[in-house]
Amino acid sequence: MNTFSPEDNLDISESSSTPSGSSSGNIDLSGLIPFGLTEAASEQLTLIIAKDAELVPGRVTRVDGISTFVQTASIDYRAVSTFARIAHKDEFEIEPAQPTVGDWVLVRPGEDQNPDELELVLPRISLLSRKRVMRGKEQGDEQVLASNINTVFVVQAATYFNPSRLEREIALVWGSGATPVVVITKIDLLEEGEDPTGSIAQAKESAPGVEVVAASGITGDGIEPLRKFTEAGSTVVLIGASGVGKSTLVNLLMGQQAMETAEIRESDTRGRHTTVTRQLLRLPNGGVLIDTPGIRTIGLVSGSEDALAKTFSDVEEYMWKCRFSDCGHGGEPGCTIAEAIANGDISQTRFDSYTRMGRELQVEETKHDATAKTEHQRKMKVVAKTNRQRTKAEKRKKS
Ligand SMILES: Nc1nc2c(ncn2[C@@H]2O[C@H](COP(=O)(O)OP(=O)(O)OP(=O)(O)O)[C@@H](O)[C@H]2O)c(=O)[nH]1
Ligand SMILES: [Mg+2]
Ligand SMILES: [Zn+2]
Repeated sequence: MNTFSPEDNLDISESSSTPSGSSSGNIDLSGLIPFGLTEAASEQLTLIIAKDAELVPGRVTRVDGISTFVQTASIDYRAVSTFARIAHKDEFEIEPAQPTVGDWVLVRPGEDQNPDELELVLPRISLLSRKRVMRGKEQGDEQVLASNINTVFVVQAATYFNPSRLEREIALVWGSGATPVVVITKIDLLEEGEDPTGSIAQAKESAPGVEVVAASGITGDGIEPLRKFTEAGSTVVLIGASGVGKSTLVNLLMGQQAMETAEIRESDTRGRHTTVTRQLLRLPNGGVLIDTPGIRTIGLVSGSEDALAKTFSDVEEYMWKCRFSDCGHGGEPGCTIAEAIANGDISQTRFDSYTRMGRELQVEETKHDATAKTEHQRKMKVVAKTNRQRTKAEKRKKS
């Protein structure tokens, strides 16, 4: 079996001296355009296939336990990803990759009775992940939600708009490398005379510099302004609490009932998730949407300091202006933050959110430093085990 090993040097920079596309002879990736294929992904996939024509390129549309659903130009694969690795520009990263929805991948179709194997994952241009928290208890691990996304629709309902949740959601998105767009749904439910611009103004305060769109999944108002984010080659993911209307928006954008939607049961305090798996869907115009199940808690992953700074750029601006280098910004006379709060330039709640999230991240960092070493040891164990399994599997295949 012709399998890449970590020692193989897939030197893409060298291979790229041959013009992409024409160099590859018959490699035709046009069948992947409906799945949001970008030029960068196309180039990388072409170079890899030029080296190993057995590999089939595609995009992960769903992950279900150990099965990864990969859409390719011809057939769909349900592949196992035990040996999946990130294919970096110049070499393969030895660390195993956990494929996620939105990944560009290469599948090695299984011969005889062998399963199809997801072998390589392209480096991600963006990666949306959160710290998993279950019913107030930290699970300690990160949940990777989606990759290679351009835009994230952060969905909240006008009827139960939650500014502090929005701040967390926006920070999560800035941390991913994608651009957030706030979508305030259910504006049709606002009382007569109740102004949707009220929640828009609130959203704009919680998410400075972020585009805010008010929409209704029932009347279709506000859908058109969203289409510019879903053009061919773009990937959009929708996030938000359960029941805010994500799947309803997806169906409107798709022009068909692609996803099931339903009321949340009031009696069930845990809520009911109508959407249960993350799923990548093709829009008729070549864009791609990823619908996700509602997330209850939004924990920031370690290393989100820049994302926090971007989310609270307004607060940070006043912080920089404060002339006291050791200021606690707790109401000391002459403190610019205290002044800004007194003048109503920034709200006390927003400043409190900022400090609270900053503290949380600090705790996260400390834990991270302490676990970094053991984490590294654990990873190395996984690598060694994966290599052993791979050798065994290869021996089995040969015999
Ligand atoms: N009035 C009104 N109802 C809406 C709107 N959008 C969604 N709904 C209703 O709200 C309920 C929940 O909508 P879904 O689209 O299933 O919500 P979701 O965000 O996908 O929920 P999960 O899949 O559980 O995360 C459904 O009964 C929808 O019909 C809206 O703009 N206005
Ligand atoms: Mg849904
Ligand atoms: Zn100060």
